[in-house]
Amino acid sequence: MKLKMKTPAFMFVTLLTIVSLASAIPNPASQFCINCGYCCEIRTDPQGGQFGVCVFPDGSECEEWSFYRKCNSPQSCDGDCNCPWPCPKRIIYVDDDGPADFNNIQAATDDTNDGDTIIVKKGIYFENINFRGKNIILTSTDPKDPTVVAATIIDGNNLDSVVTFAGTENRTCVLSGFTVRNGYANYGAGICGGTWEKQTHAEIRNNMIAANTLWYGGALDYCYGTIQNNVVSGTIILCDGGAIFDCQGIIQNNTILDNPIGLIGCNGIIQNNTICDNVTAVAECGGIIQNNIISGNSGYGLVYCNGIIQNNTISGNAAGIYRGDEATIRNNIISANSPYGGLIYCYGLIQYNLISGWTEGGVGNIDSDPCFADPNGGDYHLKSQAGRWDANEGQWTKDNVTSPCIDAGDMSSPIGLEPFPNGGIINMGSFGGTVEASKSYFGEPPCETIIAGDINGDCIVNLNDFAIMAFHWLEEH
Ligand SMILES: [Ca+2]
Ligand SMILES: [Ca+2]
Ligand SMILES: [Ca+2]
Repeated sequence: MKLKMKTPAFMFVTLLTIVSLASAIPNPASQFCINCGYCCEIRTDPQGGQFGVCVFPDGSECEEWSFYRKCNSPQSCDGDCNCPWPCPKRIIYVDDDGPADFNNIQAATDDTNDGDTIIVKKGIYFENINFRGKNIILTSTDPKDPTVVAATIIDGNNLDSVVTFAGTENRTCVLSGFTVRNGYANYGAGICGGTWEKQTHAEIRNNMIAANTLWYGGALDYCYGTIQNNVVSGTIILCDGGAIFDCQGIIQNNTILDNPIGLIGCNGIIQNNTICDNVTAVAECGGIIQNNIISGNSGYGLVYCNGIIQNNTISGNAAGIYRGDEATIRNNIISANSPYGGLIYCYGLIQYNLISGWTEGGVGNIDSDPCFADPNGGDYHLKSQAGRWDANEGQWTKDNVTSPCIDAGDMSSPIGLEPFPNGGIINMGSFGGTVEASKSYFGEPPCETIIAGDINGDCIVNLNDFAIMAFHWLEEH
């Protein structure tokens, strides 16, 4: 009898424990609200039902599940996750063949909110990705490691653009560190940044964009954000276009090679790119084209380009610049372009260039051997007895000759980051004005002590320094 009495009492205590535990453990939406650092409150509606709200620092509040679903499974929202408070940023992992949040990139993309990051593990993803206007970071595990980029592949399966943007993304949106290949489209076979009416401002960096096939336009089209540190190669053009087409932002530090046309119709800033082994390197571009190496192209270096064309090295192409009718062409080295020559039908302002075979005068134009370090090996640094940056060795070295292009640029061009002694005047060519500019040689090794006022770096303060200072007197940049 005693035993029978004990059993219900024990059960009652157990039940009480479960009930109190249940009320102590919040539901996932409440827990999420608390984890985000906000406060959870229970409200009672007019019918007597209870519901939880998440209260935010500014006093605003949302029904807790609305906030939870918006931030954790936006796909399930169906328009009813209208909580305006921003979600905490998430990192979402994708792997095609390992444990991760998703095994394909599009599903992960659809699950994101602005500000989220998707990290994609190595693998081959046969997908055609659409950002759908989301300002997210889509990246491989290590975009700066070429082996990771080569092993993290989005393959468009020759069905459509590999990556498509809505055209509304802003500069916080990033695509970084992928091999983007086998796209097939009219415009933007590799990466389509939108339409001719609206263009993405997403940043596209550290990608290998190769072997994309298009009828018109480019492997990259309508990308108006910064395009940098990519390799764009092997584009197949069935009708008309180029590797990079109608991208009007900053295009810098890319290697663009082995395409029928490298860049076409881009009028922003094109700088510090290596554009080589294409047929035509750059066509119908304007804006500012500077500090590029344009070499080994079997056709033109620049054709129908206007704007400011400065400090480029354009060498070893079939022709240098054709029909730069209204361009300002200065501080360039345009050499060894054969059989058609350096400048053809260019009538703009042409000053302070080295142009092989040039006979038409103009202020500061010279015709001489530019003394490149190793043009056959692609090294267009200028030889100098005072010091040349050896990129292979990662150190400065000295040559037994000094290039005539050192300190031969336009005196009114900013000296930029040229290391001392820099002559106080910019060098011609793609490294002019940069940290890799070859140093000025004055007949003796550079002085060991820098004297205040020695502007050109010849170890003495005299009228030459004063002339440079006077020339730039009260100049502001
Ligand atoms: Ca994998
Ligand atoms: Ca200089
Ligand atoms: Ca001096």
